[in-house]
Amino acid sequence: MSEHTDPAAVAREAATALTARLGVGRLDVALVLGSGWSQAAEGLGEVIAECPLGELPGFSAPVVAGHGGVVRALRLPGERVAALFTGRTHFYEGKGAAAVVHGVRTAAAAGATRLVLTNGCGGLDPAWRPGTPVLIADHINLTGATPLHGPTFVDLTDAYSPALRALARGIDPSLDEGVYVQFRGPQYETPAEVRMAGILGGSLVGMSTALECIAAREAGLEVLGISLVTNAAAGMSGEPLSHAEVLEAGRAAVPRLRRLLAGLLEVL
Ligand code: 8IG
Repeated sequence: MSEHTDPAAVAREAATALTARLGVGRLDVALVLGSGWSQAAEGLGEVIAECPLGELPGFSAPVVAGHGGVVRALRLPGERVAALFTGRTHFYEGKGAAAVVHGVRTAAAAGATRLVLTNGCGGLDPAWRPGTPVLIADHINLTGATPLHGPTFVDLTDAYSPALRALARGIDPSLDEGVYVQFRGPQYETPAEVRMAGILGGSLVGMSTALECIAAREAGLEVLGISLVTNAAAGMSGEPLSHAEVLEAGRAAVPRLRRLLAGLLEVL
């Protein structure tokens, strides 16, 4: 998306195209499925329709293999509709913050009022073994970027809805909470950067979610953030980080994540 186009206008266009392609009047809830989460969302409900994101206004094809790039509509009880976004644009792709949050703005323009942002990330707490989901209580945006322009003084107190976190704990009482630190990436952190994140009050490190949460709050969405800790953050375990480890932790966590997502779709 060019910086000269109006993001809200493109999101409205994309929302019109999306609801038409999905054959639904509007969305109620949107879920963004990050690393390790898409498998957990398989078979969760009646799939109404599916649409490649690249075919909608303002979206571009994803660059990371296995990062999807489709939106799928699910019919929920009570005639409600959930949109599952598989694959997201990451800030490290260099397309700008507006491109990163276009899906969130599109979901809001299509009527969604609640947004679940999931991701795979590194964990600073050794108690969080790879494969542990953690609720995001707050974030620290270290990208130096924002999706907002001009005097848009969005309140980020309780950006991650306490009410939605309570609903999630009702489904899985063992869920811990953490503070998510968004780094720019694409390189993983150095051990010193991970220690810095911890000193700043962070406990989860990743490359997404914070910018999307900011745009969601601007759009008035209620946000639930859930991180899947797929690896100990650099320097925490003595082992180097590997993408294979990330994928394996995701696979092992599937049953727990699926129960969580299924429960959330019932109550959101
Ligand atoms: I999966 O350890 C995954 N994504 N920044 N650090 C950052 N992003 C990640 C990590 C991690 N693991």
